[in-house]
Parts: sequence; structure tokens; C-alpha cells
Amino acid sequence: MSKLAIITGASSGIGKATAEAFAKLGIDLILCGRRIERLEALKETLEKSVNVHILTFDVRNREAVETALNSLPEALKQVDILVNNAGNAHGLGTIQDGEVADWDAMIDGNVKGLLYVSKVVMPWMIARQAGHIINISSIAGKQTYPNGNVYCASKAAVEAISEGMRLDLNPHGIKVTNVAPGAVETEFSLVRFKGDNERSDSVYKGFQPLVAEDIADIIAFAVTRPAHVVMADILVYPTAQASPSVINRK
Ligand code: 8X3
Repeated sequence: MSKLAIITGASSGIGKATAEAFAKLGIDLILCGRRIERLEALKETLEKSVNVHILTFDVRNREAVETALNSLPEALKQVDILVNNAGNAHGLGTIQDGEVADWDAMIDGNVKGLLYVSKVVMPWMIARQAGHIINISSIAGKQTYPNGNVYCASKAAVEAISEGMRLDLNPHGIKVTNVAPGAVETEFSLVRFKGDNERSDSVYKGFQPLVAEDIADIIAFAVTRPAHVVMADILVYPTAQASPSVINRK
């Protein structure tokens, strides 16, 4: 029987690449995101190989999360894999100059959004005594870097939540994988710098960053391990990177 995965933030970046990688593995998909046109386009492509269902919501809106997920028919609540990918950075500057709206967006999306989605899906997995939750964290969650402050805090929370899930869901046979990427070239920096292309491009200048497919590949590996194996915590850098600030640029 084919597996079923929910992916949040599926309309772009790591979420989209993961959807594509899962489709290649024959995993049916529930794609969640805010941008319906992008999700529809992805659905059209991927449903040539697997069943694809779309849910449109912003993970920051608890009511929308609960309504959308609970509206799924029973068959689509038999979820094998949850990829908590939705999240963003907003701004890169000193904490004293930080915008409260940016802090709210990061805490609400990266932390509370992940919790809202998991809160609905975990009981479905517990009922089946099986499941696999993949949380997309960041090197930022393991090491705070200058000007990263609240983004780093939000990802440090993801690290703690992954550990907490692994502990508390342990009696229920649910796998928890924490994936912490370094520099991945997606829309990440464009969002962080609020559409400033020049600033965003400069982040990835002079070295070969990771692409979303590199992370999707690793997630695909994690979900295809035998039942008794869990990739618990995965830190992924491009070869040119050794820490958040040490990047070998040519
Ligand atoms: C993305 C990686 O180093 O820009 O989470 O925080 S970093």
C-alpha cells in the first residue's frame, strides 16, 4: 500500500522539492501552503504519478490550520509522514533594531505554526501507533549568529520541539527526524530581505550553495529507512560552509 505524506510550505523551496522527491517514491501527497496557484500547478505535475490533495492555509492561523486538516476525509487522515517545512526568516539585523512584526511572523510561523499542524496530526499517528515527523530546522537553531537573534531563537525552538517529540512520541512508535540545513538557495533570503534581490543574491555569491533538491534527497533517504531505523538529527552544509559565518568564497 502506498504511503501518505503531508508537507507544509509545499509551494516552493524545500517543501516543493520534497513533494517532487516523494512523488518519485510513489508517496501520495497532501500539499499545504498559502499560494493556491503554485500548489495547483505542482498538483497537476505530480498527480501523473501519485494522488495529490491540496490544502490552502497559513500555518500562523490556528483556526485555518485546524479547519483545513480536520476537513480531510478519514482516508486522508491515515498519514504516514508529516514534513513540517513551512517557515521563514524576516529581517537580518541587531536585536535592538528588530521589527516586532518580523518577530511575530517568525515565532508564529516557525514555532507556533509547526505546533498547530502537529497538534492535529499527532493523534492520527498515535491512533495507528506509527508515523514519521520531519521537522525542518536550520543551522541557525544550533548556533546563534550575529543579527540572527529571533530567527535563530525560532529554529532553536524547532530543535527543542524535535527532541520533545522524539521523547514523548517514543512509546507510540513514531519516528522524529530533525533536519538542519545551512545555506540553501531558495526564496529564503529574498523573503528575509523583503524582496531585495541584490542583498539576497549576495548571500550565495562565490560558492556553491545547497539547492532545495539536496535537502529533499536527504529527506527521501530518511523516510525510506527500514522500520527500525530513524535518522534522528541531520545537519547539512554545502561543502564550502563550515559554520553559519565560515564560508569559503572564491
Ligand atoms: C537558513 C540558514 O544560516 O541563513 O536557515 O540561518 S541560515
